[in-house]
Amino acid sequence: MSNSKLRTLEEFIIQAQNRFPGATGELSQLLRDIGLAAKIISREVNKAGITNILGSDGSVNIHGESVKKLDLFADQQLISALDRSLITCMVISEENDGVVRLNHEGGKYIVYLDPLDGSSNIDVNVSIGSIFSIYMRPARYNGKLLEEDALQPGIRQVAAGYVLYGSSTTLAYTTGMGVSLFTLDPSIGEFILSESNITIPEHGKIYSVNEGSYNSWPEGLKRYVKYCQEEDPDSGRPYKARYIGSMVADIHRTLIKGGIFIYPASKSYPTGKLRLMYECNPLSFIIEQAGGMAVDRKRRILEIEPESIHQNTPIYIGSVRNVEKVMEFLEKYPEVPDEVKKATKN
Ligand code: P6P
Repeated sequence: MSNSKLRTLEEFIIQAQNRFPGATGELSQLLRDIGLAAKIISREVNKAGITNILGSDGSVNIHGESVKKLDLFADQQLISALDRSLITCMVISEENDGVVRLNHEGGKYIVYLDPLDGSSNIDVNVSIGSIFSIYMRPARYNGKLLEEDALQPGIRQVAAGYVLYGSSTTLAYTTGMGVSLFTLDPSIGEFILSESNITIPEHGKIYSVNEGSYNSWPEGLKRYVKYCQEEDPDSGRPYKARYIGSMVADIHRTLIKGGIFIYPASKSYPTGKLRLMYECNPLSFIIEQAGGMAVDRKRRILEIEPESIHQNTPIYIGSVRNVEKVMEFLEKYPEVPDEVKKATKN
């Protein structure tokens, strides 16, 4: 592609903003800040094995700080980028128990972060990702900023996206007007538009779930996975099983190729393992904007009213027809209470 046709993330964001004459440019600035932090994180992730930034190795740098683990490094980079632009009042991140109030409490945005999702995989060079989710701060007559201001359902996100640090570094984001994909060109340090208005296939032939937890699954999910494995050439079954163990990578593949990603409630995780506010909501916003579907089992993920900033949720997400099919099985084979199971065994 000739240079004249290349569109950088910055150019794309500004052009998108110009379509809204009333836009103040603040959301554009916020997205550009996240893009900058992503470039810095990408550089560190891609040389982690060489610079021994894995884990905390106990050494101290010239400032007397212990060498940070990569996920804490990512957390710091993203939070300081958001702090610099003075338009974010509060950040909630997987790496911090409570909310992080930024110096400029007047900012109009609240940002959720999973700074480096799947970071346990980096030791074995498996793709990992950063996830962000952006809300407007609710207006209050006294202008106060309360922690509960962060408890908003996913349908109120103004923007969301992820960065995938894989064979290339890819950034995907949406502001509710479709999903655009960018690929980092390290030679010029810019994210270059690779696809705008991407759509997820209506049906896919890949199912993605950790089958090691099979015995603790809901009955309907066990039946659905057996359905995926049956021979039926007309419907393209048996489907392929793919599970990377890094949600951003599994969701990105699902966005591109279609299919379904599942992390159910189970005996080990009765309310699911994945976090609603900074994993499931932003990735569900992306998948819905691309024409897909995301539910916790019965409810649309984006309509879940959050009760706490770190709460978990089960998730079934991907192509519409695949999600609808698993919901059919969950409906048809409702949970059998343990005591009934025991009674029928004897
Ligand atoms: P399991 C990574 O730790 C993560 O939070 C997600 O990125 C990933 O989808 C999931 O957990 C993997 O969990 O239990 O299959 O190892």
